[in-house]
Amino acid sequence: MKTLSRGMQILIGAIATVLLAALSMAGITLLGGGPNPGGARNPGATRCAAPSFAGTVVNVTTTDRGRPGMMRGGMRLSADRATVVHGKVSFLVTNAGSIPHEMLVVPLAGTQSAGTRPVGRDGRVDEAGSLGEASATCADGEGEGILPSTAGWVTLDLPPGRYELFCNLQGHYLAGMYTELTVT
Ligand SMILES: [Cu+2]
Repeated sequence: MKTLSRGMQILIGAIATVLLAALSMAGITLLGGGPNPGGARNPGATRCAAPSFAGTVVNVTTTDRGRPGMMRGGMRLSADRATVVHGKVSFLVTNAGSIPHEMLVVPLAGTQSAGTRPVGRDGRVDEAGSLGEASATCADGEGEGILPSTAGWVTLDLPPGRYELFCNLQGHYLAGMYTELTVT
């Protein structure tokens, strides 16, 4: 059998290297983009494997335009549903932005609407009455913030009422990171 020329050996080596690189990239994509138990709204864009949740799942997404100093009007917190039935409610918060975010669940008083809480000099609103928050990276409950391209989650027992979901990192409420949720 004729041995391969030196040039052919190099060529085959190069092809194998390219194939291996392509395969490992495909592997990373598969690992990072797996199905997300929260639902269709957030199609697995995070590096976290969230657990399967008890009760109704609300998918929350946080976004920003990724420009430092771009505060007012540049950030959003949205939920895939405006109403849930009372009882166990799990919030899966996916941070699709470029900086850390969080989500708190705080009752709205009377006819108060979302986005009307007074903002203090520290750029934050009063968290009194909060029923819980998702502010940990790839984990349940409270933490140091949900890093970009990851998720945090929290399961709460919610009585009927009107609630505001918002991010209370400095300046983020003022920038538009709030939405309303009605529990029936
Ligand atoms: Cu935020």
